[in-house]
This record gives sequence, structure tokens and C-alpha cells, in this order.
Amino acid sequence: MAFDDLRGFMKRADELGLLKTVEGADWSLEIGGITELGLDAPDMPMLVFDKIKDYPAGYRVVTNFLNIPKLVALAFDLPLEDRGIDQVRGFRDLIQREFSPVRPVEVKTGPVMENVHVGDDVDIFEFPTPKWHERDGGRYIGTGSMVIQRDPDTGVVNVGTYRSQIHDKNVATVYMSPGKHGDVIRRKYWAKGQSCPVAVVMGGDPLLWSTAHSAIPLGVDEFEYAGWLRGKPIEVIKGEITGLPIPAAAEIVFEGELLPPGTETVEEGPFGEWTGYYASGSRHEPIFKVKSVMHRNDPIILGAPPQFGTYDYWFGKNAIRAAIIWNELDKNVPGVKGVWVPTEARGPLMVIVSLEQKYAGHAKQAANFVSGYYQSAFVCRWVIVVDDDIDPSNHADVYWALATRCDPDSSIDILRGCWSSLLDPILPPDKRERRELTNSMGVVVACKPFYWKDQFPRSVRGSAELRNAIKEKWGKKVFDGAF
Ligand SMILES: Cc1cc2nc3c(=O)[nH]c(=O)nc-3n(C[C@H](O)[C@H](O)[C@H](O)COP(=O)(O)O)c2cc1C
Ligand SMILES: [Mn+2]
Repeated sequence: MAFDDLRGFMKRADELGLLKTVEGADWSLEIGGITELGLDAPDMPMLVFDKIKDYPAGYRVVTNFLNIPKLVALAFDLPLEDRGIDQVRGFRDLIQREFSPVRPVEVKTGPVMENVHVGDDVDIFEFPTPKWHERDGGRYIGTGSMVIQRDPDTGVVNVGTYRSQIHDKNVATVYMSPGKHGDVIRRKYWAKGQSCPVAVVMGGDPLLWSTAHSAIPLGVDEFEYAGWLRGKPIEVIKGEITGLPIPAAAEIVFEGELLPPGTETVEEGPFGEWTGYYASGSRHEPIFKVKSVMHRNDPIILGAPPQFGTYDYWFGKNAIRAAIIWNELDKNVPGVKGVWVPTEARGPLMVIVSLEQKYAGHAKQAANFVSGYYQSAFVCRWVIVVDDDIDPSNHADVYWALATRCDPDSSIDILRGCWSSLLDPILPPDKRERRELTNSMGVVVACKPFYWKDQFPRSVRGSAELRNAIKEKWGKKVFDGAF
């Protein structure tokens, strides 16, 4: 089922018992704190904060909306019970089809236009924007956001998720990492001495949002990609100020421009980042001058702050990333049986591949591909390859492989000078200072050595046939239907 907006998704989640409303929380630290603790509870539902301190009832913040496998499955219309590698397999099936763009459809009006403020009427503090973490330098309205821009050379629209801090009634910032598409586009306007038109959406369908934060190739319009994924075009209105396409059912939209560097700047950050640290600190960034605010009645901020938790599924981002890497590996390396990007290692920092070794050097070939591929190369610290009897999404399996099939003396290579970021916490101060953004990467082959794998001691684990036969005969009686 394709959702047209955040509310459709919330309604369905509620029907499935996957939504919980919290009233009376403070926008300062309480919404962030409750969200963080929620990640320590297994299968925590989506959280809807209402009656937030200092704000009218109905002005809401939603968090934990894709932080458990079931909600991710709901957003992408995948089997609800699938988790781990099974869910990655489901994603891979979705994206294996040949891409054919589904263009958005322009409509005259939509719920997002229920309230429109322009000029002096603009006040971006109208919304209950959280201060998420204790050491944050301010309030971030854009975490689960979508930033829309148009490439002035090609006319192609880009949608990306870049964090957005609010500073004054009509002043915000949008932090774009060097090289991300939003950054490439704004620089094209700036090179001509112009401001970059931009629309920032807070609150929309989670599938569209997931497309915004995935590395879709430059030149592909994320609206068209999301339309293809869900098999139905996105309805958009044309922004009054920017002419940009804006989802007609978005919750909150700021339209305006990113001023060129050398004009007005403001201090951005620090912000609790996805690596789990405050690594990039604060620095002056060009301002986002907000010229118009549109919002639905009873608007909802979609919140996706980086946080920690035992059961954090990390916005489903890891499962999507694993599926994209797997899909690409399949085109280049045979025998891949699974890819996992463990949430505990904070997303891109670790990639695990399982494969059926077919020839000498096969496992290393897969590792080498992963270490250089766009989706997996960025700030990657560890690439681990395991045999096909190891489920890469199962910690116990992976630890077992590392502990028993890996000889550190001969199974680990270290790559140096790899693609990194200011957000890498272990980037030393001197390298940070001179912007030498590189890291080293450990490449670990935790597979039975290929040339004597058939002599490798046999595993004690029961065969698949025996285990299935036991489940069939004894599952109900002994294990209470757990299998
Ligand atoms: C919750 C969340 C917050 C993010 N914040 C930022 C950010 O502040 N700056 C940034 O450059 N990328 C950020 N990203 C990563 C980008 O969204 C991602 O690189 C995406 O591919 C960008 O779109 P693009 O490929 O069109 O540039 C964030 C991702 C997520 C899931
Ligand atoms: Mn893009």
C-alpha cells in the first residue's frame, strides 16, 4: 500500500498498534530524551508528541517512525514480520527491477497550503522544534527533512536530507556536506553570484523521505525515484516563491534562499551527529533566508535525530544501504548470499558480506569492491567477509566467524588514505585543521581459508534438514510454536 503522506502512514501504524501518543513533554531535551530511551525498548512504537510545552495542542512532533523493522516494512510495503537479512532481501527485490522514472503530478492546491505566511508574517519559531541533545548548539527543525533544489544547468530536481537549525524568525541554516548533491547545486548558483532557491519540507511520507537520504545517483530526481519505488506518482504543488515542486500533502515547508558565502553567515552547530559524537563542532555557515512558511492545520514535525539505543534500527537506512550494496555486488562478484550494515556500528562504518567462496581470492575481491563503492566507501572503517553459512545480520554468527575463521596475522589488510569526513571522530586534530579528510580501513576475511576449506573442522550445528525436521515434529510441543 502506497502512502500519500505522513498521516496515512501514522493511521495505518496506529491500526497495527505501532503508535503511541505522549502528551505534555518539553521541546527542550524531553522529546529527545524520551526518543532516545525508546530505542532501548524492543519494538518501541512510533512516538507522537502532542500538547508540547509552550505550544498549542495539535502542533506535534513524531519520532521513532522507522526505528523498528515492522515500521520500515510498513513504509515500503514489505512483509511485516521480516527482519535482518530477510528484510534486506525484500529491499533488494524492490530495487533489482530496471529503474523507470515516475514523474510527479502537479496539482493546483493541497493540504500544505492550509496556512500560508509570507514576509513579516513568517516566524519559524511557530513550531515546537526540539532541542534534541544536551550539547546541541540550538534547535533543529530539520532532521527528518527533505531539502528540494533545482540544478540550474540541467533543470533536474534534487531532494536530500540535510540538517536544519533555526536561528531567528526567518533565519535558518541547512548543513550540506561537501560533495553531496545539495552542495554541488548551491555552488552552481553561488558561482554566478546568485542565491540558491530552496524549499525545506518537515514531515512527509517516510518512503519519500527514505529516498531523500539515500545515495540516488546525481541527475536522478528523487521524486521520480520514490514514485517508481511506490508505483504511484507523488502529487506536488508549485512553490510560490521558488517555483520548486513541493509535496502537496507535506506538513511544513519553508521556502526561501541559501545566501552566497561572503554575505550573511551564522554559527551552525554543534549537533549530536550520526557517528554518535559531536565531531564537526560549530562553524559559520551561509544563512537560509526563509521567505514563506506553509503548513497544514495541526502540523507535524518529522524528527529523525541521531541517537543511541540497543534496538535502534536507524531509520531503516542500514537495510536500504545493505540492499543497494548487495544489488551492486551481484553485478560484479558472484556468490554473494547477504550484506549487512550493522546499526550498532553507526551505519556506514562497518559492512559485512557473506558469500559462497568459489575460487581463490573470491572473498578478497568482494571486500575490495565494497571498500571502493560509492554507497559503502564513505567513512567506512571495517569491511568483513564471512562464509555463506554465516548470517551477516546475526551478531552471534559474525562473532563466531571472527573468533574462529580469522587469523589476524594473515586475514586482515589495512587500506590507508580512504574517503572520510569532518564528522569522523577519530580524525586527528592536525588532519582536521588542514582538511585532510581520510581514514584507514580494516579489510577482514573471516572465512575458512579457501585452499583448505574442505579440511576445515566441521561445524557442530545441526544440518538444515535435521533442524527443519525437528521443528516440524517438535516445534509446537516443546517450543510453544516459537518456530
Ligand atoms: C537523519 C539524517 C540526517 C542527515 N543529515 C545530513 C546533513 O546534515 N548533511 C548532509 O550532508 N547529509 C546528511 N544526511 C545524509 C544525506 O541525506 C545523504 O547523504 C543523501 O544521499 C543526500 O542526498 P543527495 O545524495 O541528493 O546529496 C542525513 C541523513 C539522515 C538519514
Ligand atoms: Mn540526489
